[in-house]
Amino acid sequence: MTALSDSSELRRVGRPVRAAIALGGNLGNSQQILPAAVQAIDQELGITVVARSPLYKTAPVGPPQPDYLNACVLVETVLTARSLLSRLLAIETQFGRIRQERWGARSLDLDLLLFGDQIIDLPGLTVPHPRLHERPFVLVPLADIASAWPHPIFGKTIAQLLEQLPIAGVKSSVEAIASPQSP
Ligand code: A4P
Ligand code: MG
Repeated sequence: MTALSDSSELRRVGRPVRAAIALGGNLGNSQQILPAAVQAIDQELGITVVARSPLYKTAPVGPPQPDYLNACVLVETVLTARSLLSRLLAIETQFGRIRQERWGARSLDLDLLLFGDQIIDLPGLTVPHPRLHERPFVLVPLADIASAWPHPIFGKTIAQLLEQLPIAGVKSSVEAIASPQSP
């Protein structure tokens, strides 16, 4: 378990914020890495996993590369959005993530999708995630655990965003394969 190094990582006021996180990977044994990453997130001080989607096998978006496994989790956190993202980036590194080409193959990608109803546009931190609404590999697992969550910019729920995706064959490119183990 990681100790909080700096009290400024904690939000000053009150109740935990609910956040949504996407997990993806297509290098190494993703079927083990993704559930282990969920467990690592839950073990972080100040972060509790409260819901997990099944794992989905998904067709790659971007350069030619192997199929992905994708999933989403909901967490409650007393951390700031920036501290939460820095924990997620540290967990990516822990699981062997090496940054190469954009959208290229990776052992673990953790994206902060939503942080309460907040809209954040800072260097290195954009929330909601700017591509969340156009990605079936994000919206399908997210709709399993947060279908009624309104997108803070578009005002539509996750279920509505998924319904309006202009992509034919979403169902065939996103296929449920397993539930991650309990954290
Ligand atoms: N960053 C800023 N805001 C955020 C945020 N909300 N969440 C910064 C996460 N990171 C955020 O990310 C680059 C930098 O973005 C981080 O250092 C952070 O400070 P990255 O993970 O190195 O880059 P990336 O993931 O290659 O780029 P990007 O644009 O986030 O890619 P996407 O949109 O995540 O796409 N196909 C399938 N089927 N499944 C996938 O999971 N993933 C990708 C990556 C491509 N194709 C895929 C999948
Ligand atoms: Mg990413």
